[in-house]
Amino acid sequence: MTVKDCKQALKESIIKNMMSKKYNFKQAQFFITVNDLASLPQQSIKEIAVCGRSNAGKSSLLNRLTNQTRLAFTSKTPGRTQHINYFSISNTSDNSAADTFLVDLPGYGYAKVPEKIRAHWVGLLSDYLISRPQLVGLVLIMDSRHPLKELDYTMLRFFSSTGKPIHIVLSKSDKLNNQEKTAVLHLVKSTLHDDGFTNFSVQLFSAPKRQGIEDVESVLNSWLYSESSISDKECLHDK
Ligand SMILES: Nc1nc2c(ncn2[C@@H]2O[C@H](COP(=O)(O)OP(=O)(O)O)[C@@H](O)[C@H]2O)c(=O)[nH]1
Ligand SMILES: [Mg+2]
Repeated sequence: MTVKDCKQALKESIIKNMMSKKYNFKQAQFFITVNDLASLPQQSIKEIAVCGRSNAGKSSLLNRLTNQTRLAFTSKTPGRTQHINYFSISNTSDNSAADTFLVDLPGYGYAKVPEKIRAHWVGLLSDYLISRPQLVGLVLIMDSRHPLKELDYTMLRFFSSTGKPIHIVLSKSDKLNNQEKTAVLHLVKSTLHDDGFTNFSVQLFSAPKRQGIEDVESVLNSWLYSESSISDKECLHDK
C-alpha cells in the first residue's frame, strides 16, 4: 500500500466513523449503581465519567444527553446519597452491543454534608479518577457563573496526572449575556493554561435552551474513536 493509498484509507475510515459509528447517547440504559470502588464493574469496557459540584447541573446535562429521566432523580438530601451510576451506551442503533459506560459520579462540595464525609468522598473520587484504566476521559461540569472552585481544581489536578483528556462544560450559560459568555470562556482557558493544564477543552452549555449538546456529543465521540482510527504513523510505516 502506498502512502497515498493509506492516507485515502485513513480519510475514508474517519469519514465512515463520523457518518455511521456515532455513539447513540440517547439510547443510554441504566446499568448499575455502586456505592464503593470495590463494586465497580469488572468488565474492560471504556468509561467516560461525568463529575461536578453539587448543583452545578450534572443531572440536567446527563438528561439532555441521554433522554433518561432516571438520571433526573434528585435526592431530598442532595450530596448525602453518594452513588456512582453506570449507564451503558453503544454505537449500534438499537443499543444491542453496548461497549461503553457513561459514569455519573457523585456531586461534591455540598455545604451541608459534614466535612468528614465530604473528604471521604473526595478521596474515593480521586482514587477512581487516578486508578481506573477503563476511563478514557472526564467531563467536568461547572456553573458558568462560579467556575474553578477549589474542589474542581482538586479533580482537575488528580485527573490530569493521568494524561487523559478533560472536557469542561460551563453550565447555565443562559444566565449570562454574550459578553459574559466570552469572558468566562477566556477566563477558564487562560487560567488553566497558566496553571500548566494542557489536555483540556471548554464549552458553554444551557439545559433549558438545549445549547451545546452537539458539542458534548462530538467530544465524547472523538474520545471513543481516537484509538480505533488508523494513525498517520501507521501509514508511514507501510511505505
Ligand atoms: N438556567 C439554568 N438552570 C439550570 C441549568 N442546568 C441546571 N439548572 C438548574 O440548576 C439546579 C441544579 O441542577 P441539577 O442538574 O440537579 O444539578 P446537579 O446537582 O449537578 O445534578 C436545578 O434547579 C436545575 O434546574 C441550565 O443550563 N440553565
Ligand atoms: Mg444531580
